[in-house]
Amino acid sequence: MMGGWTGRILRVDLTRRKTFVEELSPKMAVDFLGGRGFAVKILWDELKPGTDPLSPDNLLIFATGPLTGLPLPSSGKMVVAAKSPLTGGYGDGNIGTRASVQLKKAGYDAIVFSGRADSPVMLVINDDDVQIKDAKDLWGRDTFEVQDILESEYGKNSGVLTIGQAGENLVNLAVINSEKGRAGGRPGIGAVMGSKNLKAVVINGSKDIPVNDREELLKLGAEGFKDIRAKDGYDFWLRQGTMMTVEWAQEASVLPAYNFREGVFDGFDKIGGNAMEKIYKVGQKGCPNCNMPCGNLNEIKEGPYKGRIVEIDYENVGMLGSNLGIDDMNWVMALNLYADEVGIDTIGLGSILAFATEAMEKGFLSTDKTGGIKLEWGNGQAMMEMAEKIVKREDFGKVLAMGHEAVVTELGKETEMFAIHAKNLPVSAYDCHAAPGMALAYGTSPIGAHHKDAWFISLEVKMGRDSITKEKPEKLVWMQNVRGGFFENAVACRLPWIELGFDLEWYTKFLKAATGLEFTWNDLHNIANRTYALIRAFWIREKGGWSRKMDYPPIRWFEEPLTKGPLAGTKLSYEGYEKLLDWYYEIRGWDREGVPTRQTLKDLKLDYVIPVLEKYVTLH
Ligand code: PTT
Ligand code: SF4
Repeated sequence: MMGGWTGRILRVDLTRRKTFVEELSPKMAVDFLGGRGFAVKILWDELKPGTDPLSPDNLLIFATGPLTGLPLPSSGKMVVAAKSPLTGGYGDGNIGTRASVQLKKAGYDAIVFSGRADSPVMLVINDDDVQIKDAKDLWGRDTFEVQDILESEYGKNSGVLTIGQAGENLVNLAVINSEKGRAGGRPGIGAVMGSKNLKAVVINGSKDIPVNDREELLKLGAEGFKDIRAKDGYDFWLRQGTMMTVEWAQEASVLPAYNFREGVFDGFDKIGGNAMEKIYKVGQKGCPNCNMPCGNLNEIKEGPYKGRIVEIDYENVGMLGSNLGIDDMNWVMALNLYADEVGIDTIGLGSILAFATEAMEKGFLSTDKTGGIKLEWGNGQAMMEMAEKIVKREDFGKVLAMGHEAVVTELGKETEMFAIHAKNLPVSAYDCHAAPGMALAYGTSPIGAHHKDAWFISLEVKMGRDSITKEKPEKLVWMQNVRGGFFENAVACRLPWIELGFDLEWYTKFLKAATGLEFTWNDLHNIANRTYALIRAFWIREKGGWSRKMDYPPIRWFEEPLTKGPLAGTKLSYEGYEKLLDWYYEIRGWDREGVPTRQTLKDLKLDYVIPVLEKYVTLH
């Protein structure tokens, strides 16, 4: 095997409580790089079509890439993936954690879990010593407690990944957590872990990660770190991280407010980056191998969680603050802390609470169903009580725990108008009434409505919001390929590039030093195109077909205009969106219904997909 990859995949059969190591095929490494690419290839090859995501037959995959764990900028990330119980399609998340570095140092590129243990277990990896251990004592505990317990037992430097009560209770919005403030797997990957009775994974590695040219790699890494430190904006980034986006989003009328009814929020300055810096911030935290740490540690000043420390990000504040009408940062932070403790997605939680609040406001949901909780905009206490019911699956919390589509089924078709999701993944914190390109990014994201693959909004603000031009989908596809196709496959943090302008050319040099292979950006786009096409094929197979309606963002953005702020009166046009979608499919080499064409599949060396897709759709 070349350097960069360890060449080994750890297989864990939880039903039989057996583990073994399998070789990573060099072809798979070169065709897919790692991370998301490995995950979708394994799911495509090994999952029986139509597998129930919460059954033992689903696979849970933790995957790194050829850059992960190396002494290069922001290389401490890991992809967690599975067939999603929330969307029924491909799902993944990206988590910054020591576990990523430790896994590579233990000598594995990925772990694939299959089956289900008959009682709670954890996996403990110490290089070649891999044990499935009893974890009954950990079951029922929150992610902070588990982190402390496992660090004290296996060492402060151990890589720990764990689920909280949300994952145990199979809440479809459950994530996997690490180090009290890192979380990944928005499409319910934490519930998949819970369904396998797998409470935690602890990893310690002591090997050198194989690389092609160590000297060159160290030199490049040192130069890269220096380059990042010298960037304009570095100091401000350290002060605010992603929290600077609150003020920007308000200015741009994209800050979600009141369940994405509006893009501006009166109390934005009380929950923004500046307020955080002045009043709440007490420290900084980051992922391994990062010299631009963005984890803002804050102290809750008032209320039942007073004195507790919590790590906050823009998305969390947008969704648990303005989108719920809450302008008291203490409640926003309390909800964020609770979400981290129990391991539920902050975006999903904020979105589903906002949906329920609007449903109650409009008379679709009564307090009889919520166990007496009266949901009102801005009422942090009520939101917290409902959040607890979701995690425990009590009363209407049981329905909310399943996601938007289940709520619409329960409360009636009319509620679809304000169900803010795409493919049942809740939209993250950018309102798109006045952003057709960003709406397209949500509509076509390969996991459902997430900005991970394309944070198109900032470019769109610069390009002109209302224009419907082919340039938008062209740039969107390029952006998806770099973010979702490269960073998710090489598995490194994308923020040095996005936030500070760290040049993309560094990465081809990093790959050369790590693997010895000369990847051009053209090659990397090819790998990205292949990954996107295979993810799309997986969705088609699992859904039993496809239509362009499945690539639509929420209908509210088309039907109900903004009523506040400088863009009041604006909404999306169906015609404009249809045009953008046509161009998008054309650029990707997909047909009018969003299915990759036969030729595209052949060009991407995905011939093996063709006979399978022919069972579900007409291939053009
Ligand atoms: C990510 C999504 C995001 S995107 C945020 S904040 W962001 C939310 N964070 C949550 C959280 O925290 N706790 C919780 N219980 N749920 C949460 N849900 C939300 O999940 C994150 C950073 C951030 S902060 C971003 S943008 C970048 N994301 C990257 C990515 O996706 N890929 C990549 N190669 N690099 C990235 N770098 C940045 O990492 P998901 P993290 Mg995350 C507490 O999980 O499922 O991908 O959704 O991982 O370690 O917390 O780092 O304004
Ligand atoms: Fe982690 Fe933030 Fe650094 Fe990225 S920039 S590696 S998310 S600390």
